[in-house]
Amino acid sequence: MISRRNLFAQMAAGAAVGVAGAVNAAAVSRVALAAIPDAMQRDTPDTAPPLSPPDGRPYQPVVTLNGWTLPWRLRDGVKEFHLVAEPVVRELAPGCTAHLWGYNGQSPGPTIEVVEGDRVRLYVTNRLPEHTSVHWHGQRLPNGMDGVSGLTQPAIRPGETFVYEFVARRPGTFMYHPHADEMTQMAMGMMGFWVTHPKAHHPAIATVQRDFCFLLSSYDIDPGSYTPRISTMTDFNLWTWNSRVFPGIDTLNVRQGDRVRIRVGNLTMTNHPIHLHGHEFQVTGTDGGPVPPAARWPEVTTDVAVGQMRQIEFVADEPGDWALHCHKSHHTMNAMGHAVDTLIGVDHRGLASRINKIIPDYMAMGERGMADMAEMEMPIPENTVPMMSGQGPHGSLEMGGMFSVVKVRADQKPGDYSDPGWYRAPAGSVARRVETPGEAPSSPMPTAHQHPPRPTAGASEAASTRPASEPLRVRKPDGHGHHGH
Ligand SMILES: [Cu+2]
Repeated sequence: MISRRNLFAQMAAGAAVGVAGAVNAAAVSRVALAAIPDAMQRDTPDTAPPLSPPDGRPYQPVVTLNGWTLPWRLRDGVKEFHLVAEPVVRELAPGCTAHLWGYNGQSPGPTIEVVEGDRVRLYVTNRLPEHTSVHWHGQRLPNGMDGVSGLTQPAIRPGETFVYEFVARRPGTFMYHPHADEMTQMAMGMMGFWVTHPKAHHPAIATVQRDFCFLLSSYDIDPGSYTPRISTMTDFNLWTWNSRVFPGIDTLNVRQGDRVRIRVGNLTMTNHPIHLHGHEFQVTGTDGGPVPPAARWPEVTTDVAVGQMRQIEFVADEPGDWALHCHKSHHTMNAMGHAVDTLIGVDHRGLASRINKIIPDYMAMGERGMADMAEMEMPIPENTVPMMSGQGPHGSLEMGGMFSVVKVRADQKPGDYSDPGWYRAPAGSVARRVETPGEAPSSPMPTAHQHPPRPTAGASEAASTRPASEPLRVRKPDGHGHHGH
């Protein structure tokens, strides 16, 4: 393939003195540098505000959860982007950073947004220690632009810059990722989102008020270390959305009544049933494009298989803080050990602390379940996150990993994506503890006579009128002296 870079490299090599072999793109002439747009960098994992298109055809931009959209340069009617594949430091959640590979300072790379029919030119500079390529997953394009190293192009060697060019032919939800040493490179976090907006009204593409996107990725990073194990095939311990784990994943903040679209792409090695609380949604688009309206049905969970993309849509008409999460419960956990015995029912009081003196990272699962661990905030190694963390307005959420919250508010301003804080439920609309009359004597709560009488029925009325001092007789299955006759 004769690329522009090769052309420039040859020019530069001809001009240089004593330079032999491959020429680093960064070292080529000023002419070459001027021809390539600046590579924008981002150094924070915060969710960037939507990037309204400064030129070209207008569209409603997406919001990339804990990510950003790559600005372009419009040159002779072509949208030019510059991706730099490079090692990055990504904060997975406060207190936990990972040494990943990504693009332009982050993993995942920036989202690329274009309009159906746009001519797109993408420069890709390789600053990794090994070769790479970029495959534009799902796109219609000339075969030589498909980014499969060895098959459709030579791999991009370290220091080289390649250019891809094609027309974004169909609207939809896409991804990009390497097709070179891909198990390593995706295990290291190399991926990004791509959205092609329709150029005009499309009968199967609704206008929405909020449009979110994120990629599913997974990592195997031992607590206390920073670099993923690249040979892991199934036993990952960090399940992420855009290389973030809850409570590090931003919430999806919407205005009540908004039509909301959420686009999800899966580049992990297993499927993820994505579940939304409080609303029914429809899958309005897949890898292949918009789903015809007659082929849609309502649901509350949709499975996103490996290599797939799904876009779901719903009208956010119920105010509140609604969980949005993968329904595989171990995917809503953070760095957990897998070879852990179940100790429910085993009394190991004092044992863990004694073992910890010898084996500092030993963790014993609770004898009553694992919720204790989330609540007692037991000491954890450096650079990791507790398995179950995140505090809500009512206590520990006992969640990590692939979990976030859709916050629906009547007073969220159009176009305002800021976090409105926790939902304030109307009085009387929150699940509450009921008083158990039989426990009244030992309870510090007010006694029954301080409450106004309330209607009860049947057996419970009899129970509530029994004097509190009278002991209840309980017949145990193997008890002595309480035989029925
Ligand atoms: Cu999952």
